[in-house]
Amino acid sequence: MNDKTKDQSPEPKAGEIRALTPEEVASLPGQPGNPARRNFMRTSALAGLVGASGLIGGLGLDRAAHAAEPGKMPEDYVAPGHLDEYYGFWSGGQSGELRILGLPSMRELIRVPVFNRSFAIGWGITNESKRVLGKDFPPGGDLHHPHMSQTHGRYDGRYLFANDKAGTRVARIRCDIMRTDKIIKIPNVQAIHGLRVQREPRTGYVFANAEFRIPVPNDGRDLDDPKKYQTMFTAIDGDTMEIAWQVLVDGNLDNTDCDYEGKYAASTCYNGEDAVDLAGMMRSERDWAVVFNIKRIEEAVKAGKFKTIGKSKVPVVDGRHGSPLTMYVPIPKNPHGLNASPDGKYFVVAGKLSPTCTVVEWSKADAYFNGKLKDPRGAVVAEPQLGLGPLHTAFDGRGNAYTTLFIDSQMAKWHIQDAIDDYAGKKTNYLRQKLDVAYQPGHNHSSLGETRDADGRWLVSLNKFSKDRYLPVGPLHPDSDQLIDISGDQMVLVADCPVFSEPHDCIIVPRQIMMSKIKRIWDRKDAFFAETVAQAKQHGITLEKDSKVIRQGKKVFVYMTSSAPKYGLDSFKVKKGDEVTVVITNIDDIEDLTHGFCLTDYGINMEMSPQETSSVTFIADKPGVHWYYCTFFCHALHLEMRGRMLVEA
Ligand code: CUK
Ligand code: CUA
Ligand code: CA
Repeated sequence: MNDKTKDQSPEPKAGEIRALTPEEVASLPGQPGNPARRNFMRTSALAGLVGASGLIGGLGLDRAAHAAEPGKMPEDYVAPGHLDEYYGFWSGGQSGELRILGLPSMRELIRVPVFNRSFAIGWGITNESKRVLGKDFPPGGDLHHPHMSQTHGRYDGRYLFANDKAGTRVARIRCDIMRTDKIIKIPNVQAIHGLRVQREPRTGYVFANAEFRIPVPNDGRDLDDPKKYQTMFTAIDGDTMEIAWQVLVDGNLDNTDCDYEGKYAASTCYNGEDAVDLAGMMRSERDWAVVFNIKRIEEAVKAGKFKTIGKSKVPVVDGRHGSPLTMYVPIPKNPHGLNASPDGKYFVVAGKLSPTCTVVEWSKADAYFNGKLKDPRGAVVAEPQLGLGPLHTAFDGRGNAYTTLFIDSQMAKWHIQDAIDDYAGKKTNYLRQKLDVAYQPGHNHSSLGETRDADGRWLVSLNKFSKDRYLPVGPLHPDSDQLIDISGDQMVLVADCPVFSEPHDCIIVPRQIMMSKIKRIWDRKDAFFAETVAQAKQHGITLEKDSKVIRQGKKVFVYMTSSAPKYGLDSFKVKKGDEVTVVITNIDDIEDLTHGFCLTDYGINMEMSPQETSSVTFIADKPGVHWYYCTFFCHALHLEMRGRMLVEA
């Protein structure tokens, strides 16, 4: 530790826990590489906790001990040829994709393109993917929150849903083929951030928060008049991917979650100040969590108590302060994560600039909405002090909560009921353990932790900084996801796993839920390429048999099969300027026998897995010989699997 690095934060009095000032936030020594991190912890607000609980630092090691004893296999070890016990669905952040990992090995299994383009798969290139992405799709997206559809509070393996903060979109991924099958743009708002799914009776609604306040309509009016900016909470029908309704709110919207009864959803707001600058957004000691009364919103929509905006037909109801549709629970300070406990009783809001988490009881919302509870703060049943920079909370199903502390670079384990008792005046040691993580955790997630089946087996800490944990690879460092065993009394760090930018969130699903649902070969009747099949039928083509060129004026349709190691056509001829559609059907039906179609010097590649049809449309604007070749090594004669597109000048 470098003694010369001085901690600039003011000395708090013993036992004092308080929110950070904007100046303190600006000068935080909590950045990796700055050894003052530990000094800061010792002298800062956390000092109060040492006395209260006698617990600090947990297994206070920068290099955590491995769970395994010498000579024993580590518990995350999955032997060659053996399968992982859990699927991990990982956000790809600004990579725009979804990633699938195996747990506990933390091996990356595959990437599912969602908002990004993928040359390997042809996502953003094929007609099938363009039907999902829309005509003018942006170059990428920022995917933070993947969540699986649920039925009665349990994962049901139908769909995954995810947000795109960069493009104000929501995507649905089919779990049977792990393909994105719908992407919708959310109207009237900007930057979809928090996203969750309805648990009861099923998904049902997908809830989506728009983070940034904007003028509505955002057409150049009220440009610099922030008082007129606004944002909305959106409910999407997960079955149809149509928008059911939107709720106008005060402040902004960050993260969201919902209850286990289908009655309420709740979202954090960190900009209750309606500010447009950093200092302004930190001015108040408290912002809030807004609770949405789903039944009342549905009734208001039914009764026609809504407006529509511009060309959008989406019903917009007014949920601002004073509305009977919402409850605003004051929460310190610039809160971030909002997580419902798997016992169905509470949601936990992480204080971010406050060293606390706020526990709100769902049933108090009943009391508020029927008039028995006047002050929404009365819905708060605990506010445990945990450490600096609480961001997100996970659960083990045994009554414990695990909260990431971004500034402290720690995971705090605490007991929910003890925290409630403490808040009620009984002194308890609700803080169970603190574990150093490396470094600066954002989300965490426990196995099945957002469902009734929370099994308390694994916890992942998704750390934003990796600093010195891996071989240096240039100025951009990998993120660092750490696997933590939470099955015992103490959290034990098991593995460090570098990841490419930038996972925010993940979910962990047992393989039993997934394996029977996942297809290994395409069904020829699959809706994903049904439109292409229908078009071929109109041309009199049977895709599984025919390899044929059909010309309609300047439009040329090239149909061919692929079967290792041969395309159905060795060559086809078009004229310069023709609009060419190449449709390829992989008639191999052997698992894992995928072919590709790459057209050289045309920027085209696509993948055809067994029994899949893929197509691409382009203008043949370059005359000459253009070889097409297979890009998936499918056969000993894979290199010979090629043919010529002859473009007449
Ligand atoms: S947010 Cu990234 S760490 Cu988008 Cu869920 Cu909290
Ligand atoms: Cu087909 Cu390689
Ligand atoms: Ca604020």
